[in-house]
Amino acid sequence: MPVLEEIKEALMAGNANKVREAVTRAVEEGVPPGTIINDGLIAAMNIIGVKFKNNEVYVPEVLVAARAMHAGMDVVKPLLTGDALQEKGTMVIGTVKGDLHDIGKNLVIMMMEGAGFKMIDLGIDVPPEKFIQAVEEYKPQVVGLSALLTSTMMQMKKTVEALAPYRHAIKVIVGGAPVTQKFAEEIGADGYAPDAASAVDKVKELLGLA
Ligand code: B1M
Repeated sequence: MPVLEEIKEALMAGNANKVREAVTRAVEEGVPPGTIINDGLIAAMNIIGVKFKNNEVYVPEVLVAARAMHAGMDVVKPLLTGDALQEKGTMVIGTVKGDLHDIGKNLVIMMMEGAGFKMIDLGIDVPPEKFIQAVEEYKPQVVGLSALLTSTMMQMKKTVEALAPYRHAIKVIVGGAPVTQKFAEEIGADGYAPDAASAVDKVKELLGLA
């Protein structure tokens, strides 16, 4: 089997050791690092994303696939020079103030990284000021807000309002179990995604990369 196919199969099976081994072999065979990432690791993670969206795989499978992807990235990242890793963009993400839930947010991060985005994770319980600081520091194209409590959804609104001066340069996407498309529109967010795989699609759509 060609080595890129081996990488994809091992990643989709969530086998981090096999991914590490196959990526190492691909490097030894002279496959360019960018090809390993884009046609091996990211391609497999995209397939996992589609399966997750279609309920063919579930949270645990996504987490082990993401862990396997990181194992492969660890091998190949030191070899990257210049623009071999064509990042599609930068996204700042956090769970809003007062909210400590982060499992869904972390899944979004893994999927976005799998799709080639640089992710800046601000963690949980993130006040609007911290989002603003991060926007100024990292100059992202997208800011993602996660909330799992009906009581913290209003923090999303406050954060979107606080980001108003930066909206010419950033898109804001919101998500989390109680969040809806209607709510996203009401608070003036650019996009809403019901799950991690859809978040990738929505961000790509907002940035004109779809
Ligand atoms: Co909490 N909790 N919790 N909890 N908790 C819920 C959310 C709840 C629905 C349980 C219930 O009552 N049935 C309820 C909220 C009720 C409400 O407000 N409507 C609740 C409550 C009440 C609370 C506490 C108040 C309980 C208490 O202390 N009395 C407390 C609040 C703490 C706080 O935040 N201040 C609390 C605490 C906790 C734990 C710390 C114990 C733990 C969190 C651990 C952690 O995250 N590290 C926890 C958990 C685990 C849950 C449940 C059981 C599971 C949440 C989860 O991780 N789901 C949850 C009940 C449930 O949902 N069944 C519950 C799996 C995850 C993959 O899904 O997060 O929805 P989800 O993410 C999805 C999508 O929503 C979307 O993509 C993800 C992947 O597909 N998504 C985005 C998420 N963020 C996105 C951002 C995007 C796009 C998509 O763009 C930026």
